Amino acid sequence: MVVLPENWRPIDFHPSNQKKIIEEITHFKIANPEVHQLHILVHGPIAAGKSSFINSIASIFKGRMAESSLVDASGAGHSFTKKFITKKIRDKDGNVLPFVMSDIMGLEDEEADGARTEDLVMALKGHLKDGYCFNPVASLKKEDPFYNSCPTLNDKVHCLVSLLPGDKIGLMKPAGVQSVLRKLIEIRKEASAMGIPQVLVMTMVDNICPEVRKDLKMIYKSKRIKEKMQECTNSLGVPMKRVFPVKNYHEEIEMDNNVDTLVLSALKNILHFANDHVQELDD
Ligand SMILES: Nc1nc2c(ncn2[C@@H]2O[C@H](COP(=O)(O)OP(=O)(O)O)[C@@H](O)[C@H]2O)c(=O)[nH]1
Ligand SMILES: [Mg+2]
Repeated sequence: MVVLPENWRPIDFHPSNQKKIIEEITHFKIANPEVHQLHILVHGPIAAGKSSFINSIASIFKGRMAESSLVDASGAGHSFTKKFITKKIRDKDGNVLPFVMSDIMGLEDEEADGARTEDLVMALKGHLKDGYCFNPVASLKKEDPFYNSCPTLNDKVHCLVSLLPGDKIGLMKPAGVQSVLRKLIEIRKEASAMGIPQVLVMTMVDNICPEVRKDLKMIYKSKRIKEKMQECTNSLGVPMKRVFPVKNYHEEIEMDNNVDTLVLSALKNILHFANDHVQELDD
């Protein structure tokens, strides 16, 4: 187990920092008057922890575990979230926060399973209405009641989050024909062409490194975590400075300051990139 002497990326695990970020996000000012809420789309392979990530964020702002109806308790199985669900996040008092997060059916290796690339591209453009049920064998048609023919800037996606499970990245099929990575790269390219900023969140850090499992504060001292982050950037082509490692809430019943800090650090950056994007659209 190789532990670096210093953090290679600065991070403050003090609870006061966590409070500061929660405060900052709660009072976040969106830099474009046309946009009411920043729209974050989370995509990634099945069982990567997408629903758990959204749920962890919801829990942090509630200050207690949120009901995790989105999470597939059976673990790796097939895709659980089959609908396009846009989730509002609320603070302790029930006030809606200035961002929403979309959860999608996971992408699978075979074309016939999981959400279709075309559908995700439509989601980026704001054509997918909330509640749309993904069909692995046919993509959304213009006649469908869930097709939004004139999306406003509010309906569009303002930041694309690619989520990869750090413990399984080495086992994933390369981005050849019919692989999840190829689909993720295709969607990422479309997002780039539209100028949508992108972030990579690496989950399951507790399964990668025993030191980190014991103490999350070791995250930026663990050589193994850094190597896995590097593998993720190599797989998708997202630069290292846009890669954020997290551990999601998945089996715990109490909140944990260190879990919150990593998730909030990722979220804060996601919201800043999304806000820069909508601001550019206003300039
Ligand atoms: N150890 C660990 N398990 C996780 C983490 N995130 C999610 N899980 C578990 O992984 C499984 C799949 O998570 P889920 O959120 O349903 O994945 P999704 O298909 O991408 O939405 C569930 O059993 C979660 O409890 C994590 O960071 N660490
Ligand atoms: Mg899910």
